[in-house]
Amino acid sequence: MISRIDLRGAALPEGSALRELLPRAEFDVEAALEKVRPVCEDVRHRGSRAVIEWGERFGDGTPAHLRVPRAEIEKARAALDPEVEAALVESIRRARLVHREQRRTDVTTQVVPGGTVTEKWVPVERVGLYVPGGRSVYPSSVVMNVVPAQEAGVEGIAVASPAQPEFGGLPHPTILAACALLGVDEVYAAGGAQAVAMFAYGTHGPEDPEGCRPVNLVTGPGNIYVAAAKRLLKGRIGIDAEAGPTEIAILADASADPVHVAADLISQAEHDPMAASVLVTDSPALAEATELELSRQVAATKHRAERVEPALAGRQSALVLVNDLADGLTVVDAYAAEHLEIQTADAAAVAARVRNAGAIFVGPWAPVSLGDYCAGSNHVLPTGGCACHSSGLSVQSFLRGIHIVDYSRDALAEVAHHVVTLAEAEDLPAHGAAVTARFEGQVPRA
Ligand code: HSO
Ligand code: ZN
Repeated sequence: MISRIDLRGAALPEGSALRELLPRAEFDVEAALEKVRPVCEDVRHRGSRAVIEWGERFGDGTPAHLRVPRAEIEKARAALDPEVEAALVESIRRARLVHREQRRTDVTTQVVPGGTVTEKWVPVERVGLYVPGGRSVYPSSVVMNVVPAQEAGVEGIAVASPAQPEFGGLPHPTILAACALLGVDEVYAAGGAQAVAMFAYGTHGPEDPEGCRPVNLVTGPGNIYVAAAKRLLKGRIGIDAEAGPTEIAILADASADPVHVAADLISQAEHDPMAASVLVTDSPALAEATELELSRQVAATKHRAERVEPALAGRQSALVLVNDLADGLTVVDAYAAEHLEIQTADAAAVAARVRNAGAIFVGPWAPVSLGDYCAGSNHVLPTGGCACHSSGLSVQSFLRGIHIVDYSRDALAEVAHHVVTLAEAEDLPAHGAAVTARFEGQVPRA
Protein backbone atom coordinates (compact mmCIF):
# COMPACT_ATOMS: atom_id res chain seq x y z
CA MET A 1 0.00 0.00 0.00
CA ILE A 2 2.83 2.39 0.85
CA SER A 3 6.12 2.29 -1.00
CA ARG A 4 9.53 1.81 0.59
CA ILE A 5 12.67 3.75 -0.09
CA ASP A 6 15.82 2.09 1.22
CA LEU A 7 18.65 4.55 1.81
CA ARG A 8 20.78 2.21 3.92
CA GLY A 9 24.25 1.16 2.96
CA ALA A 10 26.00 3.68 0.79
CA ALA A 11 26.50 7.30 1.81
CA LEU A 12 23.49 9.57 1.29
CA PRO A 13 23.50 11.67 -1.86
CA GLU A 14 23.61 15.42 -1.29
CA GLY A 15 21.14 18.26 -1.75
CA SER A 16 18.90 18.02 -4.78
CA ALA A 17 19.93 14.41 -5.55
CA LEU A 18 18.64 13.42 -2.12
CA ARG A 19 15.48 15.49 -2.58
CA GLU A 20 14.77 13.64 -5.81
CA LEU A 21 14.76 10.35 -3.95
CA LEU A 22 12.01 11.70 -1.71
CA PRO A 23 9.18 12.36 -4.11
CA ARG A 24 6.50 14.98 -3.61
CA ALA A 25 3.00 15.48 -4.95
CA GLU A 26 2.76 17.40 -8.22
CA PHE A 27 1.22 20.79 -7.54
CA ASP A 28 1.70 22.61 -10.80
CA VAL A 29 0.52 26.13 -10.02
CA GLU A 30 2.13 27.42 -13.23
CA ALA A 31 -0.25 25.34 -15.37
CA ALA A 32 -3.29 26.82 -13.61
CA LEU A 33 -2.15 30.42 -14.21
CA GLU A 34 -3.62 30.59 -17.74
CA LYS A 35 -6.96 29.31 -16.47
CA VAL A 36 -7.30 31.93 -13.76
CA ARG A 37 -6.04 34.91 -15.77
CA PRO A 38 -9.37 35.57 -17.60
CA VAL A 39 -11.28 35.10 -14.35
CA CYS A 40 -9.19 37.72 -12.57
CA GLU A 41 -9.41 40.13 -15.53
CA ASP A 42 -13.18 39.76 -15.64
CA VAL A 43 -13.49 40.50 -11.92
CA ARG A 44 -11.26 43.51 -12.39
CA HIS A 45 -13.62 44.92 -15.02
CA ARG A 46 -17.06 43.70 -14.00
CA GLY A 47 -16.68 43.48 -10.21
CA SER A 48 -19.12 41.58 -8.02
CA ARG A 49 -21.25 40.40 -10.97
CA ALA A 50 -18.23 38.53 -12.35
CA VAL A 51 -17.40 37.06 -8.91
CA ILE A 52 -20.92 35.62 -8.69
CA GLU A 53 -21.04 34.34 -12.28
CA TRP A 54 -17.66 32.58 -12.16
CA GLY A 55 -18.70 30.94 -8.88
CA GLU A 56 -21.86 29.63 -10.53
CA ARG A 57 -19.91 28.42 -13.54
CA PHE A 58 -17.45 26.52 -11.34
CA GLY A 59 -20.26 24.80 -9.42
CA ASP A 60 -20.50 26.89 -6.26
CA GLY A 61 -23.96 27.97 -5.23
CA THR A 62 -25.51 31.25 -6.29
CA PRO A 63 -24.77 33.44 -3.29
CA ALA A 64 -27.83 34.50 -1.34
CA HIS A 65 -25.87 37.73 -0.84
CA LEU A 66 -22.27 38.27 -1.86
CA ARG A 67 -21.70 40.12 1.41
CA VAL A 68 -23.13 37.89 4.10
CA PRO A 69 -25.55 39.87 6.30
CA ARG A 70 -24.51 40.20 9.93
CA ALA A 71 -27.76 38.53 11.01
CA GLU A 72 -26.78 35.35 9.13
CA ILE A 73 -23.40 35.27 10.86
CA GLU A 74 -25.06 35.59 14.25
CA LYS A 75 -27.68 32.99 13.32
CA ALA A 76 -24.91 30.50 12.51
CA ARG A 77 -23.28 31.17 15.87
CA ALA A 78 -26.55 30.65 17.72
CA ALA A 79 -27.05 27.32 15.93
CA LEU A 80 -23.50 26.06 16.57
CA ASP A 81 -23.20 22.81 18.54
CA PRO A 82 -22.13 23.91 22.06
CA GLU A 83 -19.30 21.36 22.15
CA VAL A 84 -17.91 22.62 18.86
CA GLU A 85 -18.24 26.15 20.22
CA ALA A 86 -16.35 25.24 23.41
CA ALA A 87 -13.57 23.59 21.38
CA LEU A 88 -13.26 26.57 19.05
CA VAL A 89 -13.18 28.97 21.99
CA GLU A 90 -10.31 26.97 23.54
CA SER A 91 -8.50 26.81 20.20
CA ILE A 92 -8.82 30.60 19.88
CA ARG A 93 -7.68 31.16 23.47
CA ARG A 94 -4.51 29.07 23.03
CA ALA A 95 -3.71 30.57 19.65
CA ARG A 96 -4.05 34.06 21.13
CA LEU A 97 -1.67 33.19 23.98
CA VAL A 98 1.04 32.16 21.52
CA HIS A 99 0.47 34.80 18.86
CA ARG A 100 0.22 37.71 21.29
CA GLU A 101 3.81 37.04 22.35
CA GLN A 102 4.97 37.22 18.73
CA ARG A 103 4.23 40.94 18.52
CA ARG A 104 7.60 42.56 17.94
CA THR A 105 8.54 45.69 19.77
CA ASP A 106 9.88 48.73 17.97
CA VAL A 107 13.65 49.01 18.36
CA THR A 108 15.67 52.22 18.20
CA THR A 109 19.40 51.90 17.53
CA GLN A 110 21.65 54.84 18.20
CA VAL A 111 24.16 54.55 15.36
CA VAL A 112 26.11 57.66 16.38
CA PRO A 113 25.28 60.46 18.84
CA GLY A 114 22.39 62.29 17.14
CA GLY A 115 21.81 59.54 14.58
CA THR A 116 19.17 56.87 15.15
CA VAL A 117 17.35 54.24 13.16
CA THR A 118 14.09 52.93 14.56
CA GLU A 119 12.41 49.85 13.20
CA LYS A 120 8.71 50.41 13.67
CA TRP A 121 6.28 47.52 13.19
CA VAL A 122 3.05 48.57 11.53
CA PRO A 123 0.14 46.25 10.72
CA VAL A 124 -1.19 46.14 7.17
CA GLU A 125 -4.44 48.04 6.90
CA ARG A 126 -6.73 45.48 5.37
CA VAL A 127 -6.43 41.72 4.81
CA GLY A 128 -8.51 39.17 2.95
CA LEU A 129 -8.58 35.68 4.43
CA TYR A 130 -9.51 32.88 2.11
CA VAL A 131 -11.32 29.88 3.63
CA PRO A 132 -11.97 26.89 1.35
CA GLY A 133 -15.38 25.25 1.04
CA GLY A 134 -16.36 21.91 -0.45
CA ARG A 135 -14.36 18.95 0.84
CA SER A 136 -12.35 20.99 3.28
CA VAL A 137 -14.57 23.07 5.53
CA TYR A 138 -12.17 23.99 8.29
CA PRO A 139 -13.33 26.47 10.92
CA SER A 140 -9.93 25.83 12.54
CA SER A 141 -8.32 27.55 9.54
CA VAL A 142 -10.47 30.63 10.19
CA VAL A 143 -8.95 30.70 13.68
CA MET A 144 -5.39 30.24 12.36
CA ASN A 145 -5.73 33.12 9.89
CA VAL A 146 -7.78 35.56 11.93
CA VAL A 147 -5.96 35.30 15.28
CA PRO A 148 -2.51 36.42 14.04
CA ALA A 149 -4.10 39.21 11.98
CA GLN A 150 -5.98 40.46 15.02
CA GLU A 151 -3.00 40.15 17.33
CA ALA A 152 -0.94 42.12 14.80
CA GLY A 153 -3.52 44.91 15.04
CA VAL A 154 -4.97 44.66 11.51
CA GLU A 155 -8.07 46.86 11.40
CA GLY A 156 -9.88 45.52 8.34
CA ILE A 157 -10.34 41.76 8.22
CA ALA A 158 -12.51 40.30 5.46
CA VAL A 159 -13.19 36.58 5.01
CA ALA A 160 -14.24 34.89 1.76
CA SER A 161 -15.56 31.35 1.52
CA PRO A 162 -17.56 29.74 -1.30
CA ALA A 163 -21.36 29.89 -1.38
CA GLN A 164 -22.70 26.40 -0.59
CA PRO A 165 -25.89 25.39 -2.44
CA GLU A 166 -26.94 23.14 0.46
CA PHE A 167 -26.76 26.09 2.86
CA GLY A 168 -28.91 28.45 0.85
CA GLY A 169 -26.02 30.11 -0.96
CA LEU A 170 -24.15 31.07 2.21
CA PRO A 171 -20.69 29.86 3.25
CA HIS A 172 -20.71 26.78 5.46
CA PRO A 173 -22.42 27.61 8.80
CA THR A 174 -19.44 26.51 10.94
CA ILE A 175 -17.26 28.93 8.99
CA LEU A 176 -19.74 31.72 9.71
CA ALA A 177 -19.96 30.68 13.36
CA ALA A 178 -16.15 30.72 13.70
CA CYS A 179 -16.15 34.25 12.24
CA ALA A 180 -18.75 35.29 14.81
CA LEU A 181 -16.70 33.82 17.68
CA LEU A 182 -13.67 35.78 16.46
CA GLY A 183 -15.63 39.01 16.04
CA VAL A 184 -15.28 39.11 12.25
CA ASP A 185 -18.38 40.47 10.53
CA GLU A 186 -17.14 41.15 7.01
CA VAL A 187 -17.71 37.88 5.19
CA TYR A 188 -18.24 37.23 1.47
CA ALA A 189 -19.85 34.18 -0.10
CA ALA A 190 -17.16 33.90 -2.73
CA GLY A 191 -14.60 31.23 -3.58
CA GLY A 192 -11.85 30.26 -5.99
CA ALA A 193 -9.70 32.59 -8.06
CA GLN A 194 -12.60 35.03 -8.33
CA ALA A 195 -12.57 35.58 -4.55
CA VAL A 196 -8.84 36.35 -4.61
CA ALA A 197 -9.41 38.80 -7.50
CA MET A 198 -12.26 40.40 -5.57
CA PHE A 199 -9.88 40.98 -2.66
CA ALA A 200 -7.10 42.27 -4.90
CA TYR A 201 -9.05 44.66 -7.13
CA GLY A 202 -12.01 45.40 -4.89
CA THR A 203 -15.53 45.53 -6.25
CA HIS A 204 -16.85 48.35 -4.11
CA GLY A 205 -18.10 51.46 -5.86
CA PRO A 206 -21.03 53.90 -6.09
CA GLU A 207 -23.04 51.35 -8.07
CA ASP A 208 -21.97 48.49 -5.78
CA PRO A 209 -21.99 49.79 -2.20
CA GLU A 210 -22.11 46.19 -0.89
CA GLY A 211 -18.99 45.27 -2.85
CA CYS A 212 -15.67 44.40 -1.23
CA ARG A 213 -13.04 47.09 -0.78
CA PRO A 214 -9.55 46.09 -1.94
CA VAL A 215 -7.18 44.54 0.58
CA ASN A 216 -3.39 44.78 0.95
CA LEU A 217 -2.69 41.15 1.77
CA VAL A 218 -4.42 37.82 1.06
CA THR A 219 -3.72 34.76 3.22
CA GLY A 220 -5.21 31.33 3.65
CA PRO A 221 -5.10 27.95 1.95
CA GLY A 222 -7.09 26.98 -1.12
CA ASN A 223 -7.05 24.74 -4.15
CA ILE A 224 -4.65 25.08 -7.07
CA TYR A 225 -6.73 27.88 -8.66
CA VAL A 226 -6.65 29.90 -5.47
CA ALA A 227 -2.87 29.40 -5.32
CA ALA A 228 -2.58 30.42 -9.00
CA ALA A 229 -4.65 33.57 -8.48
CA LYS A 230 -2.49 34.51 -5.50
CA ARG A 231 0.65 34.03 -7.58
CA LEU A 232 -0.84 36.05 -10.46
CA LEU A 233 -1.94 38.96 -8.29
CA LYS A 234 1.13 39.01 -6.04
CA GLY A 235 2.65 42.45 -6.14
CA ARG A 236 -0.72 44.17 -6.24
CA ILE A 237 -1.39 42.28 -3.02
CA GLY A 238 0.93 40.56 -0.57
CA ILE A 239 0.39 36.84 -0.07
CA ASP A 240 1.40 34.19 2.45
CA ALA A 241 3.32 31.09 1.37
CA GLU A 242 1.51 29.08 -1.31
CA ALA A 243 -0.27 26.18 0.34
CA GLY A 244 -0.02 22.85 -1.46
CA PRO A 245 -1.24 19.45 -0.27
CA THR A 246 -0.63 18.65 3.40
CA GLU A 247 2.53 16.76 4.40
CA ILE A 248 3.62 14.85 7.48
CA ALA A 249 7.09 13.44 7.98
CA ILE A 250 7.90 11.37 11.06
CA LEU A 251 11.46 10.73 12.17
CA ALA A 252 11.26 7.71 14.44
CA ASP A 253 13.52 5.08 16.00
CA ALA A 254 12.82 1.68 17.54
CA SER A 255 11.35 3.35 20.64
CA ALA A 256 8.36 4.73 18.70
CA ASP A 257 4.95 3.13 18.98
CA PRO A 258 3.84 1.90 15.53
CA VAL A 259 0.19 2.40 16.51
CA HIS A 260 0.84 6.11 17.00
CA VAL A 261 3.06 6.41 13.95
CA ALA A 262 0.44 4.82 11.68
CA ALA A 263 -2.37 6.91 13.18
CA ASP A 264 -0.45 10.12 12.58
CA LEU A 265 0.46 9.18 8.99
CA ILE A 266 -3.22 8.48 8.31
CA SER A 267 -4.34 11.69 10.03
CA GLN A 268 -2.79 13.92 7.38
CA ALA A 269 -3.48 11.51 4.48
CA GLU A 270 -7.12 12.14 5.38
CA HIS A 271 -6.93 15.66 3.93
CA ASP A 272 -6.32 14.94 0.29
CA PRO A 273 -5.48 12.13 -2.14
CA MET A 274 -2.35 14.18 -2.87
CA ALA A 275 -1.34 14.48 0.81
CA ALA A 276 2.10 13.11 1.69
CA SER A 277 2.84 10.80 4.62
CA VAL A 278 6.48 9.92 5.07
CA LEU A 279 8.12 7.84 7.81
CA VAL A 280 11.89 8.09 8.13
CA THR A 281 13.37 5.46 10.43
CA ASP A 282 16.54 3.55 11.25
CA SER A 283 14.48 0.66 12.55
CA PRO A 284 13.36 -1.96 9.99
CA ALA A 285 11.22 -3.49 12.73
CA LEU A 286 9.34 -0.20 13.19
CA ALA A 287 8.82 0.13 9.44
CA GLU A 288 7.45 -3.42 9.35
CA ALA A 289 5.13 -2.87 12.32
CA THR A 290 3.95 0.49 10.95
CA GLU A 291 3.05 -1.07 7.64
CA LEU A 292 0.96 -3.71 9.41
CA GLU A 293 -0.68 -1.05 11.56
CA LEU A 294 -1.42 1.06 8.50
CA SER A 295 -3.39 -1.72 6.85
CA ARG A 296 -5.27 -2.39 10.09
CA GLN A 297 -6.12 1.26 10.78
CA VAL A 298 -6.78 2.29 7.17
CA ALA A 299 -9.44 -0.40 6.88
CA ALA A 300 -11.36 1.28 9.69
CA THR A 301 -10.94 4.91 8.72
CA LYS A 302 -13.80 6.97 7.30
CA HIS A 303 -12.20 8.61 4.27
CA ARG A 304 -10.32 5.46 3.31
CA ALA A 305 -11.27 5.03 -0.32
CA GLU A 306 -11.38 8.59 -1.61
CA ARG A 307 -8.41 10.11 0.23
CA VAL A 308 -6.37 8.00 2.67
CA GLU A 309 -5.61 5.04 0.41
CA PRO A 310 -4.70 7.08 -2.65
CA ALA A 311 -2.58 9.42 -0.51
CA LEU A 312 -0.63 6.57 1.11
CA ALA A 313 -0.27 4.68 -2.17
CA GLY A 314 0.77 7.82 -4.07
CA ARG A 315 4.38 8.36 -5.05
CA GLN A 316 4.49 11.22 -2.54
CA SER A 317 4.22 8.87 0.47
CA ALA A 318 6.81 6.35 1.64
CA LEU A 319 8.51 4.47 4.44
CA VAL A 320 12.15 5.54 4.23
CA LEU A 321 14.85 3.37 5.80
CA VAL A 322 18.11 5.01 6.86
CA ASN A 323 21.32 3.80 8.54
CA ASP A 324 20.97 5.86 11.68
CA LEU A 325 19.34 8.97 13.14
CA ALA A 326 22.07 11.23 11.79
CA ASP A 327 21.12 10.13 8.26
CA GLY A 328 17.47 10.45 9.26
CA LEU A 329 18.08 14.10 10.15
CA THR A 330 19.80 14.70 6.81
CA VAL A 331 16.78 13.19 5.05
CA VAL A 332 14.14 15.19 6.93
CA ASP A 333 16.15 18.39 6.44
CA ALA A 334 16.32 17.73 2.70
CA TYR A 335 12.59 17.04 2.61
CA ALA A 336 11.67 20.15 4.67
CA ALA A 337 8.24 18.89 5.65
CA GLU A 338 5.27 21.06 6.49
CA HIS A 339 4.85 19.00 9.69
CA LEU A 340 7.68 16.98 11.24
CA GLU A 341 7.16 14.66 14.19
CA ILE A 342 10.14 13.42 16.20
CA GLN A 343 9.33 10.10 17.82
CA THR A 344 12.70 8.98 19.12
CA ALA A 345 14.39 8.46 22.45
CA ASP A 346 15.49 11.90 23.65
CA ALA A 347 13.16 13.53 21.12
CA ALA A 348 13.84 17.10 22.30
CA ALA A 349 17.57 16.76 21.61
CA VAL A 350 16.90 15.30 18.16
CA ALA A 351 14.33 18.04 17.39
CA ALA A 352 16.88 20.70 18.34
CA ARG A 353 19.09 19.47 15.48
CA VAL A 354 16.41 19.90 12.77
CA ARG A 355 16.92 22.85 10.43
CA ASN A 356 14.05 22.61 7.95
CA ALA A 357 10.40 22.08 8.88
CA GLY A 358 7.22 24.16 8.99
CA ALA A 359 6.52 22.96 12.54
CA ILE A 360 8.14 20.29 14.71
CA PHE A 361 6.15 18.05 17.04
CA VAL A 362 8.30 16.61 19.80
CA GLY A 363 7.84 13.22 21.44
CA PRO A 364 4.92 10.85 21.88
CA TRP A 365 2.36 13.36 23.16
CA ALA A 366 2.42 15.96 20.42
CA PRO A 367 0.64 14.58 17.35
CA VAL A 368 0.16 16.89 14.36
CA SER A 369 -3.59 16.94 14.94
CA LEU A 370 -2.95 18.66 18.30
CA GLY A 371 -1.24 21.41 16.32
CA ASP A 372 -4.03 21.44 13.74
CA TYR A 373 -6.49 22.50 16.42
CA CYS A 374 -5.43 23.23 19.95
CA ALA A 375 -1.68 23.46 20.61
CA GLY A 376 -1.66 27.24 20.26
CA SER A 377 0.71 27.00 17.28
CA ASN A 378 -0.38 27.99 13.78
CA HIS A 379 -1.42 25.35 11.26
CA VAL A 380 -0.92 27.46 8.12
CA LEU A 381 2.57 26.21 7.26
CA PRO A 382 4.88 26.08 4.24
CA THR A 383 4.49 22.98 2.05
CA GLY A 384 6.28 21.55 -0.97
CA GLY A 385 9.76 22.04 0.52
CA CYS A 386 9.19 25.78 1.07
CA ALA A 387 9.99 25.23 4.77
CA CYS A 388 13.66 25.65 3.85
CA HIS A 389 13.02 29.36 3.14
CA SER A 390 9.63 30.30 4.60
CA SER A 391 7.76 30.21 7.91
CA GLY A 392 4.19 29.49 8.81
CA LEU A 393 1.64 32.20 9.36
CA SER A 394 2.33 34.39 12.39
CA VAL A 395 1.74 37.90 13.67
CA GLN A 396 4.83 38.82 11.67
CA SER A 397 3.04 37.93 8.42
CA PHE A 398 0.68 40.86 9.01
CA LEU A 399 3.26 43.47 9.99
CA ARG A 400 5.72 45.59 8.07
CA GLY A 401 8.90 46.90 9.61
CA ILE A 402 9.41 50.56 8.66
CA HIS A 403 12.82 52.11 9.21
CA ILE A 404 12.68 55.60 10.64
CA VAL A 405 15.93 57.47 10.03
CA ASP A 406 16.58 60.47 12.26
CA TYR A 407 19.98 62.28 11.99
CA SER A 408 21.10 65.62 13.35
CA ARG A 409 23.28 68.10 11.40
CA ASP A 410 26.40 66.93 13.19
CA ALA A 411 25.59 63.27 12.69
CA LEU A 412 25.13 63.81 8.94
CA ALA A 413 28.28 65.95 8.74
CA GLU A 414 30.30 63.18 10.34
CA VAL A 415 29.49 60.62 7.64
CA ALA A 416 28.88 62.94 4.65
CA HIS A 417 32.26 62.22 3.00
CA HIS A 418 31.48 58.48 2.93
CA VAL A 419 28.09 59.09 1.32
CA VAL A 420 29.66 61.34 -1.31
CA THR A 421 32.42 58.78 -2.01
CA LEU A 422 29.97 55.93 -2.46
CA ALA A 423 27.72 58.09 -4.67
CA GLU A 424 30.69 58.90 -6.90
CA ALA A 425 31.73 55.24 -6.99
CA GLU A 426 28.27 54.42 -8.30
CA ASP A 427 28.33 57.34 -10.75
CA LEU A 428 25.36 58.95 -9.02
CA PRO A 429 26.70 62.46 -8.29
CA ALA A 430 23.22 63.87 -7.58
CA HIS A 431 23.06 61.54 -4.60
CA GLY A 432 26.19 63.18 -3.21
CA ALA A 433 24.87 66.64 -4.05
CA ALA A 434 21.78 66.00 -1.92
CA VAL A 435 24.18 65.84 1.03
CA THR A 436 26.60 68.66 0.11
CA ALA A 437 23.67 71.01 -0.66
CA ARG A 438 23.07 71.02 3.08
CA PHE A 439 26.63 72.23 3.74
CA GLU A 440 26.96 75.11 1.25
CA GLY A 441 28.01 72.75 -1.53
CA GLN A 442 31.05 71.44 0.41
CA VAL A 443 31.81 68.06 1.83
CA PRO A 444 31.95 68.93 5.53
CA ARG A 445 35.09 68.07 7.43
CA ALA A 446 34.52 65.25 9.82
N1 HSO B 1 -3.30 19.86 8.71
C1 HSO B 1 -3.87 20.94 7.94
C2 HSO B 1 -4.72 21.88 8.75
C3 HSO B 1 -5.98 21.30 9.25
N2 HSO B 1 -6.13 20.08 9.79
C4 HSO B 1 -7.21 21.86 9.32
C5 HSO B 1 -7.38 19.93 10.19
N3 HSO B 1 -8.04 21.00 9.88
C6 HSO B 1 -2.71 21.73 7.29
O1 HSO B 1 -1.76 22.14 8.21
ZN1 ZN C 1 -4.77 18.42 9.43
